Amino acid sequence: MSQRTLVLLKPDAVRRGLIGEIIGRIERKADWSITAMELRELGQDTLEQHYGEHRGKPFYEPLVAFMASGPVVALVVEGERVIEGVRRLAGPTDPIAAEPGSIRGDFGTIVRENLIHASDSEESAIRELKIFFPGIS
Ligand code: IDP
Ligand code: MG
Repeated sequence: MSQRTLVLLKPDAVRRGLIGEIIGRIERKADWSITAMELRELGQDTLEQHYGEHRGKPFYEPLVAFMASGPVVALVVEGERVIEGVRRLAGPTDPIAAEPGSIRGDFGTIVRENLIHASDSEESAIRELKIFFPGIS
């Protein structure tokens, strides 16, 4: 089942020079392709839309500040079961709990600065792709 997902390489990944490493892992999966990609800084409005489900939680404000602390790389990735697949490559939210071999497990230590965002369902992917790449329907 071919799908599309939104991936964000968070500001920590960009600052640490891990863009190529992370994109390489996505690129090497068979039958997936990157169909849009942009380095950009995220404004408050975009972040509030994107992380709206977390508003009110204790980590929300620091998360938004972190996500605005430097550029991110936003990508559209298309391919077979790519929504579940990129989430598996990323690993669970807490990088210490994430398996070594996953992106978060290999490169992260603190929960907020966990390197990558990936849509968690088809519904989220559609919603998030509209925010970041409104030209793609
Ligand atoms: P996900 O990115 O694995 O889908 P979510 O629960 O949707 O995780 O949380 C969004 C982001 O908020 C996480 O990727 C992480 O950067 C941050 N975050 C989530 N929970 C915490 C927390 O307990 N402390 C600090 N930051 C958190
Ligand atoms: Mg999430």
